[in-house]
Amino acid sequence: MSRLVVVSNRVTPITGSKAATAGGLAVGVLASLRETGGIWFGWSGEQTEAAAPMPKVFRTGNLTYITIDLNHQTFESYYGGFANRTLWPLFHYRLDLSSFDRDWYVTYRQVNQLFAEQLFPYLQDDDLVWVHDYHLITMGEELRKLGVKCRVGFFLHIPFPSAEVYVALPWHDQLVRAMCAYDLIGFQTSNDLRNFHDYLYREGIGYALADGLIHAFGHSLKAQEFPIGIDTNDFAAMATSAEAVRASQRLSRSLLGRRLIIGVDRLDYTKGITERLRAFECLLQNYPRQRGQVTFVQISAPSREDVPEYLELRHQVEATSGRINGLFSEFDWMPLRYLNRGFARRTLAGFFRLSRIGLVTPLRDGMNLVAKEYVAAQADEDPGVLVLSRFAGAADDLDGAVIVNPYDIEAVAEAMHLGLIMPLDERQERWRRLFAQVREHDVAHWRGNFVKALAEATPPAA
Ligand code: ADQ
Repeated sequence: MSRLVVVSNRVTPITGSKAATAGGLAVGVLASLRETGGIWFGWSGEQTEAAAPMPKVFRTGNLTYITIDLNHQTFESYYGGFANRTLWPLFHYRLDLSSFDRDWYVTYRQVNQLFAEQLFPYLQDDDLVWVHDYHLITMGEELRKLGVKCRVGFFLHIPFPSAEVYVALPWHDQLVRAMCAYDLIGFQTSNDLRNFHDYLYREGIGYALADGLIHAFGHSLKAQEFPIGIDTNDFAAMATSAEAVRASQRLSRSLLGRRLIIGVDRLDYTKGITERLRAFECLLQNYPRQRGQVTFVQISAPSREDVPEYLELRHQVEATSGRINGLFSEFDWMPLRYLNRGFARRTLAGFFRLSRIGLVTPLRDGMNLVAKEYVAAQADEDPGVLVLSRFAGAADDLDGAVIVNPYDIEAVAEAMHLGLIMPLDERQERWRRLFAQVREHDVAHWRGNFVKALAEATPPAA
């Protein structure tokens, strides 16, 4: 069996206490690394003044973590600049928030080259190299330039936008050329894959063949969809663990019998948080009987706080929450609780289980794991209702959710109302369908399919 080498922007060795807070993706990737033995390579999370820092190697069992620090200024342009102020907004259809700066692009390419050069000495010809996400699109091409012979695959965790939007990127052709240096490109959904095909065709670069193959830049490679999942059984078990139960008992006591609506996200403009708050306001406005009967808890973990658009969003969300509470609060009821912090996964799992409605309404999202976590956490005897944006990749996968257009505030309010009055048998019927899908398409299924497809890909000609 080939050794697996995972590359991601950020690497956090997961040991002991960190295992409780580690995200689903880190845990999922780690599980496949442990199966085959391997390397996890990426940025350490540290910034330094040094120009070219040396990698640090940390071994545990059959797993080796290799991390590099990044120069402070380089990091600003690569991560704070090109990755998060160019690619992230553009790929989420926010052309209005996308900044295009040549120096950022040059630095982005340099960091990808640095990643390739630093990883190169550790690679063996029969390794499977799996590169993750939009920070590292051009790394595969850099590895090829160095003469790397092993199979190299790439998975894009965020959407691939429609060609019409994508071509606004001044370097659209160079990035796609770099993507086509991989042996396998993985997308979250069929829509992303279709957008990619469409771009190749429109630009006269290539075309789709049968069996997940494409032909581009004079050679063939695979491009397929691999919808990411969660560790469903683990999350479901967490929702019933003692700690989750204690946290939800406390939350439950504070509700005084009112129904709970929950939203959980990173505080990011793609997640549609302000629109969701306005939809809740609309629910209270249009369905006055719900006043005093529901509590909406919105949990937003701080994210990318150095990027100005995120600070602006924070102010917007705080102002909207304050306004709604100002409008509707009674001396014995406050409709909205807004928490600007992260919680342990176990605690979140307990909160999800207690909630009658899980509101997952991003304006655009690659997949959205919160939607799947919400489903996994429900109890069969009294499941809640998932209200899900049609613009989340998860909407493709989750038949049984109440699907909404998050821009249509009144429709989201109606969907919330529907969830609040939905009879038990309908909730159960929908949830059983949802849970079966989330369990079948879990994170092990995702990584197994990707690694298998990569192993079957044709290695580059010698
Ligand atoms: P994200 O944009 O981060 O991921 P998501 O898929 O929802 O979005 O994953 C977020 C994770 O963080 C979930 O496991 C969630 O429980 C956790 N989380 C969110 N808010 C939290 C809070 N307040 N406290 C604690 N934990 C919190 C990117 C893409 C997605 C894609 C994933 C995986 O943007 O579209 O689904 O990668 O590929």
